[in-house]
Amino acid sequence: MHVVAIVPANNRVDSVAATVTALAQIPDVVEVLVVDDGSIDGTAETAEKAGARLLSLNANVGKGDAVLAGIAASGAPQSYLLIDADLGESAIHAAELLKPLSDDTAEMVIGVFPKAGRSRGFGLLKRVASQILLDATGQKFAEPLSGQRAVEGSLMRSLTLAPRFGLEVGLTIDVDEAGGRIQEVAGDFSHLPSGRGPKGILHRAKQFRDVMQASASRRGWRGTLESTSRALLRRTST
Ligand SMILES: Nc1nc2c(ncn2[C@@H]2O[C@H](COP(=O)(O)OP(=O)(O)O)[C@@H](O)[C@H]2O)c(=O)[nH]1
Ligand SMILES: [Mg+2]
Repeated sequence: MHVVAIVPANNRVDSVAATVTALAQIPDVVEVLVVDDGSIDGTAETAEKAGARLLSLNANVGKGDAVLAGIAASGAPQSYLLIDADLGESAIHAAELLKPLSDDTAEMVIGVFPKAGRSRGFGLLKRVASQILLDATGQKFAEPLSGQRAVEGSLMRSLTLAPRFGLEVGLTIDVDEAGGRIQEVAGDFSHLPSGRGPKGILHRAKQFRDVMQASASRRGWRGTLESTSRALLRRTST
């Protein structure tokens, strides 16, 4: 396979080099493209030094548009890997997401974190996102917000990506809508949790807004709010 790995990054000087190095070791990966989304901490230089091709965006455009810019800048590969910049060495496990694509058993594969490595405090949003996706696709997802994905190339290029952190939920609805098969695959991924401090809470709030908007622009606000209240009223998360 001919795979381009796209890594959207915003101020990840701490982890971007290890992420790039790991991805470059995956045999099918012909290019690691870091889309630096207006970082001010040296993420761009660090990524380039680690061997990535660098796409630098001057202003912060958000994750969805950053990935879109990456796709526009990378020709027409057979498949894409979308990998978060904070995975570090554990990005090597992205290799495992490619198998269902090469076996032709899925058009999109979502990487699932081991339980212990999941960031805490995301339970509520994760539950809402899962319900939104269940109602939209009929499929249950353990990690609806995971940014670790392998996607078939031509399908990926045909989609309109949701802005900012709506990317993943929008992508899942759109791939399903286009008739693509979606699989979740567990991998030994780890990332830097956003935590429970003010920054973490702000990140979660933004993510919540973007997930709701991605759903609403596809299924309408009525369906989105119905899914949301169903998720919030349910006492046990399944
Ligand atoms: N393009 C872009 N990527 C971002 C932005 N904020 C975060 N990211 C990237 O999105 C990915 C997920 O972000 P992260 O902070 O790890 O979120 P979490 O895993 O949901 O806690 C990482 O690769 C980040 O570098 C942003 O404003 N723009
Ligand atoms: Mg993360």
